[in-house]
Amino acid sequence: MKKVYLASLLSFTLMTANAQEPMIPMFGAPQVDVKFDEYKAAPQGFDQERAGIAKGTVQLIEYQSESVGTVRKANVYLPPKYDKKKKYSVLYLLHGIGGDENEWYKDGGVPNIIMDNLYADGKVADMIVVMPNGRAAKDDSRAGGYGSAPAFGEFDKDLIGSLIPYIEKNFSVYTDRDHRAIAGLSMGGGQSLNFGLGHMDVFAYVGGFSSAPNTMRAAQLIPDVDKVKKENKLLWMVCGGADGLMNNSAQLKAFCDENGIPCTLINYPQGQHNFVVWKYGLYNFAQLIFK
Ligand code: FER
Repeated sequence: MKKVYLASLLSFTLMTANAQEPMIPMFGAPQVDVKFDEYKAAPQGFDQERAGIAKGTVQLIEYQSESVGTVRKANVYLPPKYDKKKKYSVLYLLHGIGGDENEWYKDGGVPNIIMDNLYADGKVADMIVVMPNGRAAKDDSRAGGYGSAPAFGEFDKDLIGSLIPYIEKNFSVYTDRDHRAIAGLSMGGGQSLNFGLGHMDVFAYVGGFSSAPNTMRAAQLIPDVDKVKKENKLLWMVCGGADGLMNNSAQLKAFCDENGIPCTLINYPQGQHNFVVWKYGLYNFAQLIFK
């Protein structure tokens, strides 16, 4: 991730010129002043494999994407003792600009371990976790780099039009907004805020971890304050205190505070743009949804 972050700094000027979403300048812009919510450290071992507890499974699925016109991949975490006779909620968990459907699972996010531990401790509602490829393009490989930023902006069509229907047909899950959450890291955080608040009929719970400059400005994200107050059940963000991307989250938090919209933004102490912050994000967000 360090490499990706450096690349992000270098390509900043280029990206602000090319990307589809309005960009929040990282440099030269005044720091948005916000009151952060309280940081509470996650307990030791929350991200370590624990002996003697039931484990979930992760399976790779493939689905036909109408909007992209290809067969696309996603990893699906099923909790311990997944039972087809029960119904589960669904968390859609998105990756960053340098990642794909494997980033959370194979590059240090340990979502299965975090979720297994939360399950063992009875701290989460019954849910499955879907980790898609958020780069909605025929070539959705990591090689796309920053050039693939526009494809991240197109992902809501694939997600809502093809992936969600596939998941709901093939897994034992609820099919209403109250049982769907969306969260992600960096580019995936921006996508989650954009798509989650842009499609409140689809998602009731929204999380952004270290959200990237693809995050829309608050006034565009929230054109109707009363509607968000009524329909959104959770708007939760975290960003590292040492991450140059804080303003993407802070501008939204400031708008929410001004308009009386419940919203959390945690400043992870000295946190950088990496999985230390994102694992903390998943650990906390997962406990707050579907309750
Ligand atoms: C940018 C800086 C960072 C940007 C994207 C990122 C699209 C994303 C970083 C990540 O996903 O880790 O200017 O522009």
